[in-house]
Order: sequence, then C-alpha cells, then structure tokens
Amino acid sequence: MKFAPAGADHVRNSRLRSVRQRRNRRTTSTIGENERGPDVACKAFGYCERGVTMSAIAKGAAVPCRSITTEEVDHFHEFGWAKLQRFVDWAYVGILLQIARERMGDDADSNEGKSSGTGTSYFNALFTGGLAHPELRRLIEQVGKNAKVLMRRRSGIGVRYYNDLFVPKLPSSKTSKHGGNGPTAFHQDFMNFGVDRTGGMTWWLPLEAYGPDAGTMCFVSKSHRMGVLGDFRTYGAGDVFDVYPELRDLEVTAPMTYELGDVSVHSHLTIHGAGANITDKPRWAYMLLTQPADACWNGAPSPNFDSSDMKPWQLLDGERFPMIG
Ligand SMILES: O=C(O)CCC(=O)C(=O)O
Repeated sequence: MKFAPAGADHVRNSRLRSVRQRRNRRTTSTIGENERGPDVACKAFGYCERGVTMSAIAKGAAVPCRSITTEEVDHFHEFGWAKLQRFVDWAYVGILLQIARERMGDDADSNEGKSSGTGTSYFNALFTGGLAHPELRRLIEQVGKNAKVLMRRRSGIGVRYYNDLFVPKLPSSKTSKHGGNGPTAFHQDFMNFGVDRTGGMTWWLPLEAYGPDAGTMCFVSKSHRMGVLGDFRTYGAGDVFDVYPELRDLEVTAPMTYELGDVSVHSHLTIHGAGANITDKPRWAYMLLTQPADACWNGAPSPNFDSSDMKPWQLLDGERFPMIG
C-alpha cells in the first residue's frame, strides 16, 4: 500500500521541516503538564496541522481492527503472549506508518526528542499521544475492548489506556543519533510501570510486514507464570536468562514473522526480546499499552507518567488513563 505518491519525498521532507520549525517555536510550557486534554495534546503533537494524514484517514476503513477470538484468548493465558493474524485493518496500519514517518522522518531517526525510560539500544522510542488523534483513538478504543476480553477478569473489570509509542528499531549496520539500533535484550516489562497489580499488556503492531531479519519479537512461553523477575536495568551487561537460568527450561519462540496487519500481544509478566535489525531500513512498530481499570500507582517513580501530583496507591484514572474497554 502506498501513501506517498512517487516523487513526493521532497513534499514530505518539507512538511517534516515545517512541523519541526513550528515545534521549535513552541516553548516547553506551551505543552507542559499543566495543560492536559485532547485539544492541547492535539496541538502539541501537531496532528491538527497535518491535512495529509486526515485525507489518508478519510480513505481508511470503518473498523480499525477485528475482535479477538476465543482461541487467541486461550493461547494468551496459556503462553503469556498471542499472535493475532490480520488483526488491524491495512488502512490503519498505513495511517500509523505515515504519522510515524512525519514525526520521526523516513529514517526513523530524525525526531527531536526521545521518550525517556526506554532501553537505548532496543528502539528509538517516541510517545505517540494517540488519544489526541481522533482516528488513532478509535484504534486505541477498539484495541481496549479486545484487551478487556483478553484480560478475562471474572469481576468484569475493564481496561485503561496506559501509553502508546512508536518504537522503530534502526538498522544495526548504520550509526544512529538516538541509539535504538541494537537487539532488545530479553526482559520483563512489569517493574517499569509503577503499578500495583498484573493484567497489563502490550499490543505490538509492526507497521510493515517483517521477518526475523528486521528484529522481530520472540517470547519465552509460560514465563508469565514465574512472577516478577526484576527490572532490566539491574541485569548489567547480561539479560534475564543470566539472572534466572531456570528460564532456559521454557520454550523460546522463534522471532515472529508478521504479515501486514498482524499483531502480537504479551502480558507485562512475559519475558520477551528481539534480535538486531540487520536490514538496511527501519523496523517500524507501534506499541499500545493497557492496564486493568483498578490498577493503582505503587508509589515508585516511573518513566512512563508524571507522578508529581499523585499519592501512592491512588487509582490510575482521569484523563491521563481513560477507560478504553
Ligand atoms: O520493539 C522491540 O524490539 C521490543 C518491544 C518491547 O520490549 C516491549 O514491548 O516491551
């Protein structure tokens, strides 16, 4: 699927330049934490300024993604992860890729900032602010409904938005401004998120078809049953297998092959990793993270949200963490 007509690179580049210039003119306070809400975020992320994105959206499909099946739910609970084939509509995948390129450049390395708190060699992470984008929000809410089904809480507890990010992995053969051009060491996400309970999950959407050469996800099946295994920053030069060799008794999947629209979803307790991207192009991906609706802040600072006005054990709620399922 093509979203930029042939020969339109200069148009895209000049658009990227003008978005950058506009962003440079803003002071930090104009997009600061005091100003919240979709309109402010929409301005901050520049979505309202991008007519081309909106016209691509207008051509998009009515339903961003399909519903998860019972077999997929069972697989997720058994193994801690599931691959959902043809889950997202191709038009939406294209929209995401276009937005990602506009924000990060065609090389996925031309963004001005890097979202903190992410492994520097893993990917060049940039928070997307998707709640502020009407069409992305539709995808987020549709995924949220599926996340509730997938979480399968007997009390019927729903799901909240936690974060969404672009996570391109840059080619390992090239130098990069933002890092993000190495392998993703095997790790568990849970300790990174400042929450008091499990049920969180990451929906990982590749924005093109990719195989192992691009550095795709691998999962340690059933590792979600092994409890909390520490934060990856404490492993030094090694990974979670060095600290918990018993994980070697479990099956590690081969790196996934994703066709366009395929997605994987993993529990925040599931150990996962990815190889380096040995192709000469960025491996574009988008991640949406969800949490159970009753998740509370555990009091530990998290690089994923601003807790300066929060009290330990308060519910993660409000506009920052809206219900999506
Ligand atoms: O994109 C990757 O390589 C890894 C993603 C990841 O580590 C995560 O979903 O927590």
